[in-house]
Amino acid sequence: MTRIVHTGDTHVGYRQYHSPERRRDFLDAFEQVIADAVADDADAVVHAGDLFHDRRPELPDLMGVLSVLRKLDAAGVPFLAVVGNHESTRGGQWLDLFESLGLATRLGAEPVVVDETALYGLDHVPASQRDDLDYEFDSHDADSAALVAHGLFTPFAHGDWDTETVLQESTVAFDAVLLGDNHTPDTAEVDGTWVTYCGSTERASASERDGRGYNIVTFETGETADQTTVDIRRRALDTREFVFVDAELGSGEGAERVQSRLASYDLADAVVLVDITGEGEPVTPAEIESFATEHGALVARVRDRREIETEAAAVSVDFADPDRAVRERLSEVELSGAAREIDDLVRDDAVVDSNLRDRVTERVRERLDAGTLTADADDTNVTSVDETNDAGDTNTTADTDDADDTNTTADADDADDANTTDDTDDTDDTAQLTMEDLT
Ligand SMILES: [Mn+2]
Repeated sequence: MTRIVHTGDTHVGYRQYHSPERRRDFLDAFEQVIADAVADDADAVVHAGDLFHDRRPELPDLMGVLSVLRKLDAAGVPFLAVVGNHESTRGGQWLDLFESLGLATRLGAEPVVVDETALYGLDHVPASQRDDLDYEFDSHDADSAALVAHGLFTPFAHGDWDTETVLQESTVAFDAVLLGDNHTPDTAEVDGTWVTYCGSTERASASERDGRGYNIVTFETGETADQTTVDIRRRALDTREFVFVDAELGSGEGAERVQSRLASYDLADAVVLVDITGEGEPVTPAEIESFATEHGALVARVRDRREIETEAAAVSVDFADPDRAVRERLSEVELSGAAREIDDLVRDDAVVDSNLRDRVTERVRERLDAGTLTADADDTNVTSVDETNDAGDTNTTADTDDADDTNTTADADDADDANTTDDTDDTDDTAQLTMEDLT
C-alpha cells in the first residue's frame, strides 16, 4: 500500500490584501500540510504546482519553504512536485534549486517509484503549446502509477485540457491523476481512472468560500496489478478565519444596517468580505471597512454589488463574443499610444503570460529611450500598465483565481482581489524603471 499526501496551490508569497499576515498564512498552511505528512509518516508528499504565488518569490518566501522542506527531508519523506503557471520561469525552475539541494524531486516522464507506485509529472503547459505534447512516459514495473499535473482539466469547472485525450495518448496506464491549478477540490472518474484536485491550502480569492485542505491518496494492490484500488480522502486545514457577509439592503437601509449585520459576527483576526446587494442608501465601503477593523478584523473588503449591477446594465456587452466586447469597451476608454501598445501586448496570444512582464518592461524602456514617454506622463502610463495587466489576467483562463474575473469584466473589485500583489509589484517596477531611466 502506498499512502501519499497530495497538495498544491500553496501560493507562498501571496501578500493578499497587501497584508503581511496573509502572506505568512500561505506559508503556515504549507507548514501544516508537511507537519501532518511527517506525523502520519506518509510515503511521499506530492505537490501539484503553484508552490509559489509568483515566479519571483522573495527571500523570506524561499527561506520559509526551504525550512519546511528540510523538516520533511529530515523525516525521510520525499517531496515530489511539478511546476505551476504562477511560479514558472523561463530558464530554470525554483523546483530545480530545491532538487539540487536534495530537498525535492521534479516529476517528469521518468517514473519515480514510491513504495509500490510509480509517479510521473506534467508541468503546466500553455494551451497554445499543448498540441505538441506527446504524453510519452517511460515504462515502470511498479504495481500502480499516477500522473501529477498542473492545469485546468476536464471534466471540472473551467476545464480546457482534455483529460480523456491525456489518458488515451499517454504511453503509461495511470490509476490516478493528481491535479493542481483549480483551487476547488473535486474528484471524478474518467475512463476508469480517478482524477482529483486537492484544492488550495489558503483562500487565494473571495470565491474560495469552503474550508481548505488537501488529499490523502492510497494505492492498494490486489492480486494483480490491474486490480489496484485508489482511495482519495480529504483532510481539513486550520486556516485564517474568513467571514463572508452578504448584506441585502431593503429600501431606506444603509451603512447602519450593514454594520449591525457585521456586529453579529466574531470578526477577531478574520478576513471580512462584505457583499452588498439589494436596494437602499449609498454606502461608503471605506466606512464599513474601518468599522470591521475597529472590531478586530485583520482586513475587510466591501463590494457594493448594486453599483456593479448598475454599471453592467449601462455597458452593453455581447457575451457571445467577449473579445469584441473588450475591443468596443477599449475604444471608449481614452488610452495613450503607449498604453494601447501595452494593451496589444497583453492581448497578444503569442506572448506567453510568463514573458509578459519582461516584454512590457522592454517596450516601456524603448519608449523612454525614444523619448516618447515624458516624466509628466509617467503617472498616467504607470496606471495604464497596471490596468492592462489586470486585463491580461482576465485573459489568463488557465488561472482559476482569475477565471473568476473573466465572469465579471465590469467588476473592478474582483480584479483587485485576485491581483493585488501583482499590481503593486508592477507599479513599483515600472515606477523604478522610469526613475532609473530618467535620472
Ligand atoms: Mn493556483
